[in-house]
Amino acid sequence: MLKVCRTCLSGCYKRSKCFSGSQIRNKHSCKLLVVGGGTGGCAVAAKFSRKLGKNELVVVEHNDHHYYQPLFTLVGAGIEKLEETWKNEKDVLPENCTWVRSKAVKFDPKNNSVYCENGERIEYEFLVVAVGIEPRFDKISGLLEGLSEPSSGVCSIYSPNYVNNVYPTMKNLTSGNAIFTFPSSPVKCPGAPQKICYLTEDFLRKEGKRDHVNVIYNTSLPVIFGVKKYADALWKICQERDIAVNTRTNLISIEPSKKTAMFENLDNPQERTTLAYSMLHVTPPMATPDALNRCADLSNDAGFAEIDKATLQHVKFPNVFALGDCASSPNSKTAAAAAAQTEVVFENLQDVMRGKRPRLSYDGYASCPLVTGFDRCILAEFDYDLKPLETFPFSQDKERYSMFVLKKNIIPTIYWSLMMNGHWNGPALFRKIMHLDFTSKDK
Ligand code: UQ1
Repeated sequence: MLKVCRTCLSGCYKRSKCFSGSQIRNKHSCKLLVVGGGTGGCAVAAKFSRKLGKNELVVVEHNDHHYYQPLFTLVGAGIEKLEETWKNEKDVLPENCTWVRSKAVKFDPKNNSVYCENGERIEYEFLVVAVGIEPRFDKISGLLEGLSEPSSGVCSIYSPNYVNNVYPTMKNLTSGNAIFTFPSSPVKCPGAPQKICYLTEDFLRKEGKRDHVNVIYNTSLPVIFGVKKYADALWKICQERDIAVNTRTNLISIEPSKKTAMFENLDNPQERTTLAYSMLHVTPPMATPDALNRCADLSNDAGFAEIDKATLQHVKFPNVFALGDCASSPNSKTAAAAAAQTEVVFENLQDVMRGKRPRLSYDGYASCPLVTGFDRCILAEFDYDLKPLETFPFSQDKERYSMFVLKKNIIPTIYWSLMMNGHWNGPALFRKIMHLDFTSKDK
């Protein structure tokens, strides 16, 4: 049950203690402000909640539900239920913090302040920016209209509002083109646009409908995957399963009434192709939330929080760190990356709090369990240099059932039980143990 806090009137959950000892309604101050209660924000807050005293840690997050988004691909394929992917934010945030249930609308790092939609201004000593990136369905003409009509054939796993219509769309598919897109912007989980393509293809095979449907993957990127080892394996799968892959092909508009989609060739933008679809799975363009995007002091030209890619400390404001999807570090935007970044932010921010220089370096680790069918998965793991950084003592470019179980059952448990409590920094320790006697890191 939610209770409005009598001190700050901000809607703090009753378990969290209001830090506003000053009794001033519209202004708070705290030692550490974490903006964003998603994956990175919650994990960092959990760690600091054990270090900071009462009332020193504030988290700003407007959503009531905390989604484990990596499961959305499996929801789209009818393997998981949407209800299984979320928990209440109040149960995910650490007890020893104050939850301000509002949206950050303005960052003012020169004055160490963040303004919230509910009129509050929060002053901080240290700031962690973890606001994520948001799907911008509105950026593709006709997309919102297509998504709003369940039988339109247009669907997307990239939102809890739309993901439940992906499986029905897959089931309705009997002939024509099934087209899967990847936009020309950074996206969260860049493997997901093709995972849902493989799952649909596998589904059609199981249903005996595969021969009647053309499966097409249209990606803005020049490659199917950034890491050669896995890209080679994925190209082979596409060839074997007759999935047409078109690179540098970007969705620009949809006409839901005609069931057609227009694509541009990014190498020659005059060249446009219109394709008819029976199913169109759209990965929308994505951007950081306005408050960060518009804050020239904090963000780079692309709207991402401009941090040092090793220390994760802001390049202009030493008391500011960022992690997760909204950070400028050029890693793949995945929960696994956020996990590895959590420890770096935690240690380095403590160094800064003690007046020292940050010591830990993030190596760009990211991981992407590339689900290639209803019972198989390639677990890609790599670093900033796009070199494989594999946890297990076997070559991970093969499709395996064990990796599917890891993705579906084991990692969600790690996420809720360990990461959200600040106890999971990614699998680096396991990698070291597993590779001790078996094989070297770069084999
Ligand atoms: C991981 O740590 C992580 O973060 C919780 C994920 O996010 C969903 C992942 O998908 C993966 C693969 C990892 C890495 C974990 C192991 C055990 C290899």
